Amino acid sequence: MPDHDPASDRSSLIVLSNRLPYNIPREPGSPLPKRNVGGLVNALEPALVERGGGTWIGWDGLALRNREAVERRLSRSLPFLSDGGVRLVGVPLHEREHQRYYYGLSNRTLWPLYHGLVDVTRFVPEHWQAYRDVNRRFADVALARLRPGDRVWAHDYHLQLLPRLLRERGFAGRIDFFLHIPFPPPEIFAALPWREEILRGLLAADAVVFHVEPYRDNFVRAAGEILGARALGPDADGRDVVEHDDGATTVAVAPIGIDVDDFERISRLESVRSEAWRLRLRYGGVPILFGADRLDYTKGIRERFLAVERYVAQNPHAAGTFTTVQVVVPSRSQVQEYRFLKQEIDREVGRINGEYGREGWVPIHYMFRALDREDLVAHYLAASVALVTPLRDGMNLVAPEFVASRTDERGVLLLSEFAGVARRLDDAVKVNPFDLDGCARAIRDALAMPEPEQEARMRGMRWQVGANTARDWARRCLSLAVPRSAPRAVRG
Ligand code: ADQ
Repeated sequence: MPDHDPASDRSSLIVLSNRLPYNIPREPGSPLPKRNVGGLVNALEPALVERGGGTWIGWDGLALRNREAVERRLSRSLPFLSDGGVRLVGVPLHEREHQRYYYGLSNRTLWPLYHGLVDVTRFVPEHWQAYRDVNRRFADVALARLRPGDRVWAHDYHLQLLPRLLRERGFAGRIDFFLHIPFPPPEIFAALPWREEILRGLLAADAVVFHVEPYRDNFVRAAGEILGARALGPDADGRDVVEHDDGATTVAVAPIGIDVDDFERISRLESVRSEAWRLRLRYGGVPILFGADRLDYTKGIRERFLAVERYVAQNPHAAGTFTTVQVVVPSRSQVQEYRFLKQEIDREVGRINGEYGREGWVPIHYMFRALDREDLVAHYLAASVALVTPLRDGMNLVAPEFVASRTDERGVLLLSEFAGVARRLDDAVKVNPFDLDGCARAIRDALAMPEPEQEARMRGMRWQVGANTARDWARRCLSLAVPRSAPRAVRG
């Protein structure tokens, strides 16, 4: 069945994602600013660098005020070169377009719906129109750079129409698509007024890839129920093939990994180890429960604090014997739900600390900022327990980062069963983040876990994290076999 030999693949790789790993400066020739924080960026850049570069196309970080400025930037968009030798090509967007495509359709429709939160999902036709327009803009920028034989690797929910748009404009090369968030059950996906167009957009790729099996199965079922597509059923390697009106598409699973070597290297730096000591002292020398997340209602930050509260309420003697350190990176602050969430979390922390804190001790230390990688690893090392308790998460990278950083083989990972990564980390302590009593018990047991058990679990997890790095993930994604009848050209 395969018609593509990955070993002989010397074609140029064009990656597309909503955001570039850097904001492109206004003036060509200016130095690149700091890298953006985010799971996708952290996983993709090492993969591209390993292939000797390639091109990365994404929004350049500027929301422009007038249409002429968009046209001007489009016509003279010169690539910038990242430190790793990746050519970065910016896609300019108009302010209103960005509002509707990114904050609107992507983050008020697709993000909540795909995480199963139908109640907060908005369906706004103008946002959908902007989503289509922006996907077309991405397709145009890509086509201006694509040469015959190049291959496209498109990422995430912002760009689901892209594969089909490239086909409609005649691109016949290989297209792979990776979804970084969950794909919901068809009963939920079906609420989307534009469900057929999204499915057709994705199925025009040669391969559509997900983190874990349930997302693959949900997608295959949705394609069957909504488009009448037929699936052959997953093979031993977890690949399914979906036959549809425009050909056949591989639908596969490839869980994302992290740059394990880098986290291990940083965790062994003397400066980072002493910073971990300083942190322990700063927080009173008691065991630390640690969390790091983007500000997002899917990450379960509020519920996590309620679980900590439940733990202290049920174990009054625990006051003063531990503390919680939570670092939150600001995110999507232009979306109302995110602003409310921040206020709600601030309020809860104040309330819980007010109620249970005592002289010289509070149950929760909460910081609203991004840490650089060394500081983040110092926190991972200072922690006794990592709290990774999203309500729903495509994969989650904080869990493997914590594990990779624990070269001392100590520490406990409390992990939500609703994070994709829970299917890959057998030795984590699994919790249901909605069950506050269960979480409170898990916190109690984690803080009391004997060192030999910590070590045994951490060893198991370190083995699993080490066996699937960001590079392994990229290799697997880029070497998937695709059907001969893969979609090549489709009618517009
Ligand atoms: P995200 O939702 O962004 O990614 P996640 O996988 O948790 O979530 O990655 C977050 C990244 O940000 C991690 O690398 C973490 O270290 C970093 N980070 C978090 N808090 C930080 C802080 N305060 N300071 C600095 N860095 C911080 C989406 C999906 C995930 C999926 C990834 C990759 O939602 O489910 O795992 O893509 O596919």
